[in-house]
Amino acid sequence: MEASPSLSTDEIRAELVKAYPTKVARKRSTQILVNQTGLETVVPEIAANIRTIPGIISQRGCTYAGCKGVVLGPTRDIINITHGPIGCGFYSWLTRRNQTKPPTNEHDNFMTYCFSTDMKEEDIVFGGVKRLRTAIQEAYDIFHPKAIAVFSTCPVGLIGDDVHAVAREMKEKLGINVFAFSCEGYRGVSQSAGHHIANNGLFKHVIGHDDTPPTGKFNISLLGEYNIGGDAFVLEEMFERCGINLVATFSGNSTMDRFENAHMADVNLVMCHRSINYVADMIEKRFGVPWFKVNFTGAAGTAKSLRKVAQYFEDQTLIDRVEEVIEEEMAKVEVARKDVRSRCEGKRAMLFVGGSRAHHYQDLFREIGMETIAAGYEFAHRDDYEGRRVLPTIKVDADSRNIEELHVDPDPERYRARLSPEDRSRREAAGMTFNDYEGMMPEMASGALVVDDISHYETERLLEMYRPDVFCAGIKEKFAVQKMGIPSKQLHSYDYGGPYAGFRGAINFYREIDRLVNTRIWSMIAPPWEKEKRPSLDATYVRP
Ligand code: CFM
Repeated sequence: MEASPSLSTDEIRAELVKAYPTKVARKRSTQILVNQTGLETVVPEIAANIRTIPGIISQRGCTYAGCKGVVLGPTRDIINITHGPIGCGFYSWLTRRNQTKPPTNEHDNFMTYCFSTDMKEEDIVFGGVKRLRTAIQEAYDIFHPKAIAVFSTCPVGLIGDDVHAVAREMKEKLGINVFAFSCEGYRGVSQSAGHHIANNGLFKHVIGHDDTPPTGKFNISLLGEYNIGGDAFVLEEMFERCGINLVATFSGNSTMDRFENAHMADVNLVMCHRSINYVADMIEKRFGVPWFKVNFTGAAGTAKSLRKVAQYFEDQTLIDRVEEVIEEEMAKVEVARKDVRSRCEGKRAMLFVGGSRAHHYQDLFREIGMETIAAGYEFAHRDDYEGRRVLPTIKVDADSRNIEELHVDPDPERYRARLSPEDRSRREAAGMTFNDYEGMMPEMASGALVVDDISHYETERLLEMYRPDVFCAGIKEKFAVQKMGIPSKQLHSYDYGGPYAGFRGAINFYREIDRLVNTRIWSMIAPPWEKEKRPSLDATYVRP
């Protein structure tokens, strides 16, 4: 099919659901919309965080993936045991490019290992508790770790193994922290449920265990940064140059000790809102640490976020230092940006990624003059699309009710409001906002397409109709997209690239996109039916 620039965005939306049965089309239509900004206060409402329709090929992952893989996965010195059949353990082993850097070889790093209880049919029938107990003991005997975490896969919940009781028992016996997660794959509609379960578990069992005051003058924790492709290394270095002390990161390049001490920071910076906002809220309620949203993706966003940090501390030395760093870095960024922009200006991108990058990466494309014509999350909630102001209006359905909502009160001894009401209002009057995320849609162009939990079929239709210059998604989509002659950039794993965070990362990303959208390789590939005319080989090839 030819590209159809003649179709309006509304028509394209209709086209996307046309082939579905009526009920499916109706449901999918609530998750596909044409963005409208500049309305009085609101963007249109989108349906999100709802079940994927069976039979539809989704990009989503499971609850176990969100808990074990995403939130806890990047921590190097906790032994993460997957309680379940070996498939779940093996296929979750090092599939995400979260890097880590122990200071020396003497420090624990279990990330390269794959721990599983290797449940067999027999355990499904008679219960897997004994096997779990043995596995924890064995892991302890071999490695003597500081902590062991247990992650439940689907069968564990179905047969009812009490993983929490085993964890308590082994914690007592071994004298180290052992905790478990009921993060069975089916427990929520996507990995998003796993984030919430992981947040709850960290808050219940880890955060707040070490009250040592941090040594820095300006102490922050960074929430929702996972060190994919080395992003955290760039940010750590940047903070250090600015004189900002990073108490803990959830959870890129992190350790157990850092988590235990995280609540001692002066302020929490939330990067990926979707995966970690619960921890930010709970730390604030119990310990009095405020949080605000940052975005270290894109040079402009990085500069803006750094300035927010400096503004928060109201310290002239820090403000000056941050300005110096921004100036130095921006000089390098500008050279690369102008060069790349001259070749990328006007090109069009589509971004379909998890729960925050489909938003954050639009900034990088904007910086090199590229337009995001369609974007969507796999599993984010309405607040990530429309902004946190819609939180009170989000209906709690049975699937969300399934996930524990922790009730958190201020700690009687340790609650310490970092900001008095006056401190907060003064900062707000100066333009700072706390506890807020504006969401993706208010920052996208009117007329752009927003698709939640995009299906494979819709992906192919979109590509045929729009012919974007680059399609950003994950490994499951990548090669299907490239077979259609459109370059695809993985925004989960970064392919083999990165880091893309901060100033240095922005330069890497500009160059990578330049390379992808300006290559001539796609026009050089001739399909077999063009080389050789045979009646059995009849097809059309969608070419740029
Ligand atoms: Fe947050 Fe992430 Fe993302 Fe995410 Fe993820 Fe990821 Fe992602 Mo893949 S925590 S929501 S569950 S930014 S693994 S590092 S890239 S889907 S957009």
